[in-house]
Amino acid sequence: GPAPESAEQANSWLDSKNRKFGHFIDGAWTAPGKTFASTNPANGTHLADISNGTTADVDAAVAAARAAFPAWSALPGYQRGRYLYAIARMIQKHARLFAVLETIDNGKPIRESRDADIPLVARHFYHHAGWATHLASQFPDHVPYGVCGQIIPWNFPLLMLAWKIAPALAAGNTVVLKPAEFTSLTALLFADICDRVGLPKGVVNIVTGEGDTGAALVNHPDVDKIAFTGSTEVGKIIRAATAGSGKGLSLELGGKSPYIVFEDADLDSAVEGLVEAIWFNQGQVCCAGSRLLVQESIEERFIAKVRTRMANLRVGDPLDKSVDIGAMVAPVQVERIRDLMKRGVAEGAHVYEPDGEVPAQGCFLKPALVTNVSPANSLVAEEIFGPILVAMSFRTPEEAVQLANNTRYGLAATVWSENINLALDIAPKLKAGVIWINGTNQFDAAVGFGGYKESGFGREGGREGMGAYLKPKWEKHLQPGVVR
Ligand code: TXE
Repeated sequence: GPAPESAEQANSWLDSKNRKFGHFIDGAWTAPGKTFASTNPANGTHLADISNGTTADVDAAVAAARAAFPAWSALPGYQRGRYLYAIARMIQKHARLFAVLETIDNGKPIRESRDADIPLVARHFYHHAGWATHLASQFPDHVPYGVCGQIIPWNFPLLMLAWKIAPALAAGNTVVLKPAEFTSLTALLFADICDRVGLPKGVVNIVTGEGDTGAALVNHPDVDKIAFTGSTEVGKIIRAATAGSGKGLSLELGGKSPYIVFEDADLDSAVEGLVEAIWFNQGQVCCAGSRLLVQESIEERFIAKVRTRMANLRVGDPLDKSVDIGAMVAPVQVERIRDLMKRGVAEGAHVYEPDGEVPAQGCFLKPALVTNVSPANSLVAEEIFGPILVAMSFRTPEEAVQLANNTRYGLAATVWSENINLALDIAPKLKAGVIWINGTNQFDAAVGFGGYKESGFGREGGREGMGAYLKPKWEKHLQPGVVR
């Protein structure tokens, strides 16, 4: 394949930080505390040491955010917007560095970090810069929450940061964000960007760490709102922990999204869509089209096409521009998926994997297609979060809807059919927050993204997403000195 993208720029940035990071609190770097290692999942090389945030670190970050809140929230929206524009431009300027850093930290193909993640990050900041200038007209009688605690996962590290930080700042909140322990690096580079654009100190604070650091943020009494993206399991813990506290909460959790292909679909396009749906980011996507539901009359033909396409997917060095499937984020995720596969096979599933080898070193998994499963099979019921597609068939549209909704999740759904009446009849019956017809994995900063059922609540993006960082408040100012 073509020569790998050079990691040189990312390495020299890491070297400039001596590969050891403290937290970014009140506009400055703290001295590193107790650290854990961040490694490149594609080859196991050590990238940097990351501080494991303590309760005291979280306290300091929340205090800084609290101190910054009055001045930040009092700025006219257009002035906050100017900072967001500056951040967006700075991300574009350093897009290549961000993309390579994301790829070596997370394992995702450079083609994806360069062409999907980072452009969407910039787009999100531009979009919310616009919102900041229109808040007074679009959200009269609304005020920011105050200090927002934001906890994000490792599958789209910088993009999830953007989804959280951009609307929060536009609305006038200040934030303490904790990146996921496997992927802190682009959040730390982002802290440098905040510094460069002269963002007032304390408006954005980045505290790295593991689950305990996140829990300290969730339980902090001076945090006004928690926004979390991650596992349904941790989402439930956070919901219980914040119940009755008066804190605002939004949760974006797991998924098991159906990908429905009717007999009259354009099958070749549906196969390409499937590549996007389940093999984008190694399947580590909350809205991944992980359950293929295909109409019985075309099942054999469609599955044959899928297998042929799978055999052409290239698994390997994420920095190689021609690679389709990079490394999984960490060994623990590979283990999790292998265990789940074993369970599914013991329950009767058949697994197809294309021939060919994957690199012996590193967190690589082959793409796989699972068939011969009942709805109760673990591989159908549970979120796999890997490059594993599970296929089932249906006869009628009613049966497709029934199977599609037979899940505790409800994040997204995809429908393929050349019969638009059929597609438009199905869409409202699917219990999911996002429906795609004859396409998949479409994201837009102007549209609210989020789930039904155990996929969580609250939306990110669009008007809904903006509203999620504002509280309604009605103030009526009476004339002083008038007795009523
Ligand atoms: O997620 P966690 P994990 C699903 C996916 C994946 C599984 C496990 O199925 O295989 O979850 O991944 C922080 N209080 N998704 O274990 O633990 C943690 O440090 C506060 C789907 O990595 O939920 C990290 O920053 N915070 C999902 C973040 O939560 C806590 C994306 C997410 O990690 C905490 C990720 C606690 N008690 C995983 N415990 C999606 N919706 O896309 C952990 N954290």
